[in-house]
Amino acid sequence: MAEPRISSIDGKLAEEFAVPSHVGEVKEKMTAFAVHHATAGRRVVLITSGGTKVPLESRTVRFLDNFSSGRRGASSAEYFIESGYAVIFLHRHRSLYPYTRMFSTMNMLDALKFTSDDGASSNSEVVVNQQVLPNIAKVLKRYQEVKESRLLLPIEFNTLSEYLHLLKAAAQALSTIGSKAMFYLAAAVSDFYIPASEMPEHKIQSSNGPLQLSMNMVPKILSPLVKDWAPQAFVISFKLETDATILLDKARRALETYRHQAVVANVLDSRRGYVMVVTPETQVELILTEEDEKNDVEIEDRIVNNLTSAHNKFITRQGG
Ligand code: PAZ
Repeated sequence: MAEPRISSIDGKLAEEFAVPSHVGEVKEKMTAFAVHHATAGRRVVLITSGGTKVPLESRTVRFLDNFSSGRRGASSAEYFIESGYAVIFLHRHRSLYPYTRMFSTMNMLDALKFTSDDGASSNSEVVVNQQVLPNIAKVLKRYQEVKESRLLLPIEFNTLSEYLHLLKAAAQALSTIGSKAMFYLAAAVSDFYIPASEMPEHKIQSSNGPLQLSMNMVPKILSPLVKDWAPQAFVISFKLETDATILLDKARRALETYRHQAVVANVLDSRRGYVMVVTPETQVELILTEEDEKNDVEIEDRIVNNLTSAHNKFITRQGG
């Protein structure tokens, strides 16, 4: 059997980014999950969600972070499950999570009450205040069904190193199911990092004066993912810009460079109501109207709809 290709990025990953100790165990879990669901006739999507943390010191006190809340990844996970997919949810620790995301802005104690006015009495119980959380029963029911049928496999990351190694492991795990795998790379990943060999061990001292940082470019992981790790999979990357005038051009360039199937392009301020799904042949605008917003329609519903039908066509073309 031919040996898998080792790209220069593989070498860089091994040398400059600390390998998390649990990566082998997580890879086995993801492989078993993918094979189980594909055998049952399901497609499997790997969603990345949230932002990466880049340490500035090896005994880390400070790090660079970014804005991503993880809402896009968490809500998309729910829509993929409703579309019949099993989901590996590779997300930043404490970013938004499917189902519980709906209550993330709430103080838990405000949602509870005692069954009797005298809360301190021994026969008074604590229950959910349904006036504060009118849809809790519906969400809880769906959450429990999904848990029971093991349709969601959550995997956490914190740092950029963890993200890169776990994504590689996920790609290799999902390569076992060929074109039935989709990658939905919605995480906001740092473009810059400080290599372990150049990182100060101890807390950077302000007594040394203003801080000047020199950071390296993070290797473009999409390249080996598409070419070497999961070459038969359906791969979607996300592109975020703050300048709308360069967005489409950047999305097109990404498609030409990495030769994957689609880019979901969005602008920071309008990302909840407008995205463009760009493929080598097409470019579709997805827009929420005021009416949609009044009816609590989420743009992720439209994105997932668009991509699951594109994935169908992709599988048919691959003869899978
Ligand atoms: O996590 P969130 O819902 O706050 O934001 C989603 C997003 C803007 C991070 C995502 O849609 C995206 O564009 N991710 C890729 C970002 C990038 O270009 O690196």
